[in-house]
Amino acid sequence: MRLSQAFLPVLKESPSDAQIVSHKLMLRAGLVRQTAAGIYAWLPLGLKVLRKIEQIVREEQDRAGAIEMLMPTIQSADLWRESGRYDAYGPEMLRIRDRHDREMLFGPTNEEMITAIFRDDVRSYRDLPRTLYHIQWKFRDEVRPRFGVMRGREFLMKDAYSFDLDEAGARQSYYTQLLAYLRTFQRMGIRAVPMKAASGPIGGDLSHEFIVLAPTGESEVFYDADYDAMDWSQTELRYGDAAGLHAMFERIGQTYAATDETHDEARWSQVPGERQRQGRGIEVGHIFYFGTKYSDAMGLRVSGPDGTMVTPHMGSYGVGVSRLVGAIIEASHDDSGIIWPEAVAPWSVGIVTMRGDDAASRQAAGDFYDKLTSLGVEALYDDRDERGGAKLAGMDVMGLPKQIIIGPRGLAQGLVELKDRRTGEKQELSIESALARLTA
Ligand code: P5A
Repeated sequence: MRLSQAFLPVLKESPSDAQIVSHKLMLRAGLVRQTAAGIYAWLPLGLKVLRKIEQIVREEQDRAGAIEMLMPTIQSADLWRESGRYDAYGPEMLRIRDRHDREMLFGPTNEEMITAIFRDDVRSYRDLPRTLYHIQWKFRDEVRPRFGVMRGREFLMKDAYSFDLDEAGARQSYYTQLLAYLRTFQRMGIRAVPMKAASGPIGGDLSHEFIVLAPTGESEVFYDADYDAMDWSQTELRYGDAAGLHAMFERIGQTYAATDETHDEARWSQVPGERQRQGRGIEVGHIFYFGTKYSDAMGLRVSGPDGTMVTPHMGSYGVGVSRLVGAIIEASHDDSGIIWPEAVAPWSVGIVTMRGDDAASRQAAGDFYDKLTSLGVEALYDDRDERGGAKLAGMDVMGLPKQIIIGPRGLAQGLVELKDRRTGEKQELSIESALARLTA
């Protein structure tokens, strides 16, 4: 993308209405604009990041055997009366009436809808187990929407739902999603620690939250530094491997991690002092096993292997896709702006000419941009006739992982500068070796 043709409205001043750094940076760098309390328009830069996050979530769900579908945002109140949650959900639910005076709502989650779909189409144990998911906008009329997309009213969630014949099967599905989550967050370049959680209005007794460490997080967290060394990308642990998944679950259960809600001082004191990590955290995912709560209430039954009718066991698994954009920024920024992990960066490389009025620099930068893009590297070329310093500052705010800086002096010797956004390290390289580095 050439910046002169882009829609990247950057704010010069730090917005005063934003309380936390990620919200400030999302407004400054032009990722989002608020259109009503807790409701945001995603500008092109923000949308690029949102899509990258969504795609990582999708790929890891698919790899774990979950099947994608898409359910609507608007649901009928009657569906929720079947589970008894229509009244129980309270004022967080946005209730709507259509022209025929039928009661509708903007979905805050989809347990009821997926249970009804499954009930109407699945008759036999042969169709189990299945895990279905979608990535769809939700609405929760939060009392205090705040911190931008972190606690919005309208937000994007990946929600998956598992159906199994019995509890043992449902636990397998739960462990499978647990591992998929660990891999998902690791791929995004952030550390999200699984913590045993209370399950609240979703119900059930087995539940974990995934918490990203950040000083502005809403809950106090305590965890064993052993988590920092765990690598979930290793492929030896396969999704079909029941014993391996169980061992992973046990290992997590034995390695201490808790929010203030579930913190246990006695167990904490057994973690060696040098491994105790304490701070604040942001919940980016939450998974639940709730047995037959919805299948019972809504009459979902299938014929079992011996001909008797069986009530499937269910779980649900949420990732806060739009919240993650803010959470990643909270976990990865410095005084100059955002530092995107490569996997979710809107563009990998930013190209800047120090002198926009220098014809040779413009020519070299344009060539460099064309070559990079033809090699499949996503680049943003600031081709405007602005001061070099202002353009560099803009690149820093936007947080692209690598910058190529082209100035008349270096160019005279065939050299450009490659800057690493995270370390600030700069290197002078020939154009060819810079290209080779960025496409390696
Ligand atoms: C699990 C999937 C559920 O709703 N039903 C379907 C279950 N869980 S949850 O914990 O309530 O939400 C899942 C994740 O969504 C994000 N989230 C939010 N993000 C932005 N703004 C909000 N107001 C908001 N509420 C929830 C969180 O990341 C949460 O873990």
